[in-house]
Amino acid sequence: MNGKKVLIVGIDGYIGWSLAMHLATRGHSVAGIDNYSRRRNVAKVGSVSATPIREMDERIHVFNMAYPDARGAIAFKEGDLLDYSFARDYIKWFKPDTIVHLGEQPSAPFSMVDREHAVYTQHNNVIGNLNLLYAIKEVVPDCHLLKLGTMGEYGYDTELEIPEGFFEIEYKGKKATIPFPRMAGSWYHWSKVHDSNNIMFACRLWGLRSTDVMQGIVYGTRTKQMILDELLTRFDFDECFGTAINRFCAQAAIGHKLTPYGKGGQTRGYLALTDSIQCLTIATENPPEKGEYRVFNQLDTVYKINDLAKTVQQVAGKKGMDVEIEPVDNPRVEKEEHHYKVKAEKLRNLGFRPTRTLEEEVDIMLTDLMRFKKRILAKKEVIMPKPYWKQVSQPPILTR
Ligand code: USQ
Repeated sequence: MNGKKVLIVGIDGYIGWSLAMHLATRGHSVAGIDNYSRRRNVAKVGSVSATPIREMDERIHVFNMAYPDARGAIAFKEGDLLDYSFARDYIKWFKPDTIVHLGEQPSAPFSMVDREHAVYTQHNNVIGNLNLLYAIKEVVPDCHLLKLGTMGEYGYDTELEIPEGFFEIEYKGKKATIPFPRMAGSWYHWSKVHDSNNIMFACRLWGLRSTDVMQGIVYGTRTKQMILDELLTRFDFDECFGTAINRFCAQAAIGHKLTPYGKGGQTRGYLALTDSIQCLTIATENPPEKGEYRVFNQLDTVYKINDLAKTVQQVAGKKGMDVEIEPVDNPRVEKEEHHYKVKAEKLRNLGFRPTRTLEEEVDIMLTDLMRFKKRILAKKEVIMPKPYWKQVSQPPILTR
C-alpha cells in the first residue's frame, strides 16, 4: 500500500489522536492541527478527561519511542481553522492527499447552554469548515476532504429507513434522487447539516471530492496502538462532552447510578472507537472520484438507551461491581420512544467489519476506567445533567 499524506484537523481529540497513531503505524504520513478548544471547553464545564492526557508534543515523543518504525510519521502545529492564513499556509506546506476534518465543537448539550454557546458552536463549525473548503480549492484542489458529520443530521423522527445521504422519490408523477431530509435536534447537529450543504455545494461548484461521514455515537477507551498510558486518548464523562455508553461506564466505575434520560427508548446507532478508526482508514484509503460528494452512514449496531444501561449493569455485575440504574428527568427536547431504521452498507462494501461486541468493549472500558476512578470521583458533580435545553426552548411544533 502506498502511504498517503493525511492532515488531521482536530488531532488532539478523542478520535483525532487515535486515528493519527493508527494511520502512522500503517505507513501513512500524518500532520495534525488543533486549537486545544476541546480541552478548554471541557474545563469550562468543570470537567477533565478521565484518562490523563499529555500535551501533543509529548504524546508524539512517546509515540516515536514506542513505534520506532513509524518515528517521525506524526507532525503537529497548534492553530485554528478560523485563522484562514494559518490553515491555508499549513496545507500549502504539507500538501495532503486527504484532510480528515474532526476539528469541530462536538457537543449537543454544550451548544444548547445559551445564545453564546449556540453562536460559538455554529460560528466555529460552519466558518471553520468553509475556510477549509476555500483552502482546499486554493491550494490542493485534488485533495480528498473526509469530513466528520453525524447521524444526528437526519434526526430521530422519521418512519422511513434512513439512506446514505440520498434517496429516490416520486413526486407528482416524476422521479428524482435528492438529499434525504435533515431534521437535526440541537444547534450542534444543525451546524453539521450546514457543513454538509456547504461541502455538497463546493463539490458541485469547484469539483472538489469529499466523503461526508454520518457517524453514530462512538464508545471505548482505547485502540490497539495505545500500549502505554501516555498514548491513551481522552475520555469524557461529563454531561456535555461524555456520550451515552462512555458516561454509563464511568458512572459504573465510581458506583454512581446509571442515568438513562426519561423513558430511555431513545434509539441511536453506535460503534466502538476502534471501529470508527477502521472506517475512517477505509475511507482515507478509498477516496472518491474528483467532483464526487458521497455520504457514508458510519455505525455498527442500533441500541435503545435502556438496553445500553442494562448491558453496562450486567457486564459490571460479572466483574463483581454492584451497579444500579435510576432514570432521570430528560434534560433534552427529544423523542423518548421512536422508530429508527438505518441503511449502512457503503463502508461494509469497502471491507468494514466490526471487530468486537458491545459486551467485550464495555468489559475493556470498565477495566480501564477503574484505574482512573479517582480522577472521575474528583469531578463527579459534572455527571448529573442540567435543564439547559428546556429553559431556552419549547418542544418543536411542526406545521405539516
Ligand atoms: N443519554 C441518556 N443518558 C445520558 C446521556 C445521554 O439517556 O447520561 C441519551 C440522550 O438523551 C440521547 C442519547 O443518549 O438520547 C445520545 O446522547 P449522547 O450524549 O450520547 O449523544 P449526542 O448528544 O447525540 O451526541 C454524540 C456526540 C456527537 C455526535 C453524536 C452522534 O457528542 O458529537 O455527533 O453523538 S449521533 O447521536 O448519532 O448524532
